[in-house]
Amino acid sequence: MIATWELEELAALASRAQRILVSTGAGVSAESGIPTFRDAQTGLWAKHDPVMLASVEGFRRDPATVWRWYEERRASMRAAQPNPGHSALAQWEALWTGLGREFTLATQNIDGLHQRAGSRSVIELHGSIWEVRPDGGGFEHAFRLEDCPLPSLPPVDSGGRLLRPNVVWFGEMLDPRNQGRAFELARRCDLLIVAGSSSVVYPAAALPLLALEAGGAAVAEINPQPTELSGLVHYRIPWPSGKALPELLRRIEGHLA
Ligand code: BJW
Repeated sequence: MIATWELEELAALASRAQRILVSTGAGVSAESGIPTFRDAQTGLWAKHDPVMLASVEGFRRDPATVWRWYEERRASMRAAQPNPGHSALAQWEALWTGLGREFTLATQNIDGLHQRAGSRSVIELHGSIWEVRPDGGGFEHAFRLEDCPLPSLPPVDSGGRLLRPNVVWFGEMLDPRNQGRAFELARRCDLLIVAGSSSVVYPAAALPLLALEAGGAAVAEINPQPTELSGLVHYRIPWPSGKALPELLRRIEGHLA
């Protein structure tokens, strides 16, 4: 059972925050029915090495298999709806923008559900499953490809070049513009919340560490399960994000009233 004083204390502090960064992971979409990254490797996919499904080496070895995994996930993401956690974050951003304060989401999720819920200031650290780019081409060559299912696998462009999902795989650099912006916000925010991430994959997992190092921010974690970050944060809310975020926003609104 959560100590509600911790949520209340976080809400009081959050209501005074001028610059908020929320870092989200797969757990935030779990209540929309989208399996987390680790859970997406169950069933038929359990026999595949996760690093091979999400690395350029694995893709080049067997693009059709990797694309089948992405097709399955695209179908589940297409069918999903934003949940109350996504909606609370979108409402919180609108409230903060209206107050002339800053509110940014840095998400590891590739599903686009934050944007569908109405969030505008979203940094997609690991790209988007709804975009593709030619294999070997940089982020600047990405374009939207939202057909689901795709007419053929693996997809190719009009010149016959193999297309890949515009996501960031293991061993690949993040888009430096996204990483740079997220790092800068982490260093200068006054509240950073990590919601629904196992906090094991870098550089995204570095965001709360940068905020703690800079010393000016309160750092909170929302996750029903403890993570490697849990022992370092000022506030830990062990609830599902679809319950914690709306409750936090309700209390913040109470403080602002
Ligand atoms: C709830 C909930 C609810 C459930 N409410 N919560 C050692 C060896 C090899 C590599 C490395 C190494 N050390 C560091 C690296 C680098 C590597 C890395 O960090 N590896 C770690 C595994 C150790 N990082 C990289 O390679 C990155 N690039 C990089 O570092 O470049 C520089 C470089 C290049 C070359 C050489 C050296 C340096 C790139 C990382 C890209 C990650 N990409 C993926 C795939 C994206 C596309 C796709 O989805 O298909 O991103 S991997 C996967 O993990 C995906 C996710 O975004 C990411 C993080 O997962 P997330 O979001 O935390 O989800 P889960 O599933 O792990 O956890 C869900 C959590 O939710 C759980 O805690 C639940 O409890 C919780 N939850 N329900 C709230 N209702």
